[in-house]
Amino acid sequence: MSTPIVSSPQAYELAANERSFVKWNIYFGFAVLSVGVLHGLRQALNYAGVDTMNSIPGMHGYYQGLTVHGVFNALVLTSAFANGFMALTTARGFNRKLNPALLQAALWTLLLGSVMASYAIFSNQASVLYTFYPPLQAHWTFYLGLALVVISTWLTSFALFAAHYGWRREHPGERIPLLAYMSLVTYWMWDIASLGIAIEVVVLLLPWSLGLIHGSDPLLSRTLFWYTGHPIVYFWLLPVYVSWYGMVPKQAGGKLFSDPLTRVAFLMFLCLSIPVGFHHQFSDPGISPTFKFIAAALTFGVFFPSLMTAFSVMYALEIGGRKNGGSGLIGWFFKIPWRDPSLSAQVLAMIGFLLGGATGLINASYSINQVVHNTAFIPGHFHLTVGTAVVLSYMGIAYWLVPYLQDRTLWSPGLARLQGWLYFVGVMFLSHGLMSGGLRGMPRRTMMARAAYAKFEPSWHVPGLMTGFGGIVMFIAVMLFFLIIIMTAFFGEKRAAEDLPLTETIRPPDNRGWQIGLDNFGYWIAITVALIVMAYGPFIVTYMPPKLTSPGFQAF
Ligand code: HAS
Repeated sequence: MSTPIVSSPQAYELAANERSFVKWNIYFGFAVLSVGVLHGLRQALNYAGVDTMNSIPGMHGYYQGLTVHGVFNALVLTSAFANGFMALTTARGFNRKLNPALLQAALWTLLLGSVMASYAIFSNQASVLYTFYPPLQAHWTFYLGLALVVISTWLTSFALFAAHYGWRREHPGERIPLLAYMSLVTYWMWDIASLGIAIEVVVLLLPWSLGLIHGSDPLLSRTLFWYTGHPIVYFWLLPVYVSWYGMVPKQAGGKLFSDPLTRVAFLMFLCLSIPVGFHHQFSDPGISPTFKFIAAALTFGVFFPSLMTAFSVMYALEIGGRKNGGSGLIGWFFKIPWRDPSLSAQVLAMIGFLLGGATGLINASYSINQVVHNTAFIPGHFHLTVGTAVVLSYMGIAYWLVPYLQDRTLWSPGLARLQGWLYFVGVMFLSHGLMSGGLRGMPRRTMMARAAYAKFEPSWHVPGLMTGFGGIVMFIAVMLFFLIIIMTAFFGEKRAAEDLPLTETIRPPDNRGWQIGLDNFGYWIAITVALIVMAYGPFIVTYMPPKLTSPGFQAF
């Protein structure tokens, strides 16, 4: 027996305000990406020794461009996409309207926050990178702007939680539909995770930038930042997992293997994503090795739900490939519907993620981390994860989502297919260049084109060129993506409304026994809090009070 992953299989009709919320978030996210990638191209060219520092009027320096790249792509695009896409999947999962006032407030908060942060960055008062470590100090509008972006995600989450509450009252004893379940867990995880950055910004950085307190505490700030900064990567990833679990199997002609296994994977992300932030601080002084060890061990734990995902998705693809006549150990893989640009982009994103996951393990291993930390290896890793698994999947999703939102067919599926491949080839070159350079000591966050010592290290030459070449190919691919999306939105052929491509599951959820507990978020949130207290409690208790000693610097 197979089951749908939604509350009722009839297509859900989006209310006008919901449609415009989803559209605005998705389109705004992509608009932001267009600015972010321009500065990404400059980063890649920098590694190839090409100095574009003075190429954009009004832009002042290397770190300003790198801040635009990181903040726009990693913080704003991802928040906007998650808000829009998870609102859609929750409404569809429950077959239920979302609170319009909350949606509207979330959208305006996101827009206002993005404008404020952009003002600070483009006026060169916030060249502090997307990690904004003090004692580098930004203008207060930067901190407040980012706080508003986070608040917009909270407001969206309240709309999702309210829908869950309303649905539960009308469906006592029923299992939460899987599509909504995955979306809810994503936002529960993120709401708990984002408390770190909220405290950092509101209690430490914003008052400091306004002159209300006179010093910053770099170690405490970094710790609060990475409390959020690791789980944020799963906030980027999980909306994509909703697509990989909930839609890709259908697009491939297969089915999702198991409903309960999927819920367990998402709950593992809820519990294990947050208490691992210290793995970004292996090299920081002032944190006991014990806590670094706990973070390292839990990081290996949070690797497992992704392995489970790899298994589930591969199985779904295999079913589809075999249905199309594929046989043998890997023959099925070539028979999945590669001609569907939405599917092919997402499968390429998965292949990239296999490498991204492997490099994550390298980073997580304390002793090997010493070799790669602060080298170009790290951006190599994250262009395979957020830059491939996440962003290439966004593009693949857009190839059905934009037609769905506009009731138009995709403009030039052939070009869309090519676009996904082009991006994939580009990002492979870029990441290989960055990682191979990183293993030879090539630094990250450095103006290589002007760093005199870079000229004396011949082993960085070829990796730098590969990085530059990959960046150019990626940039062309993203421009192609924008062309396809714009043409689809305005000139795609009109068609009747269609539903989301929703999969069925082979193993449905059980209505009795241990599985019921999976839907009781209270248990899992309690376990999450307990793990957080174990990982962070002793450090916080022994470290307090904050040492507000360092003055602010605007170095660039
Ligand atoms: Fe990471 C640093 C460890 C995942 C992003 N990471 C970063 C930074 C970013 C980032 C942005 O432990 C830099 C931050 C900064 O600016 O300093 N990361 C990990 C580990 C994982 C991991 C263990 N990272 C991600 C994801 C990201 C992301 C996801 C974004 C979305 N990362 C680290 C560590 C550091 C770090 C250290 C600090 C380094 C330092 O020293 O600064 C794991 O979660 C990865 C698990 C992934 C897998 C892969 C599963 C594969 C799947 C696809 C299946 C394929 C199919 C296709 C089905 C286990 C699900 C079929 C294919 C066929 C071939 C048949």
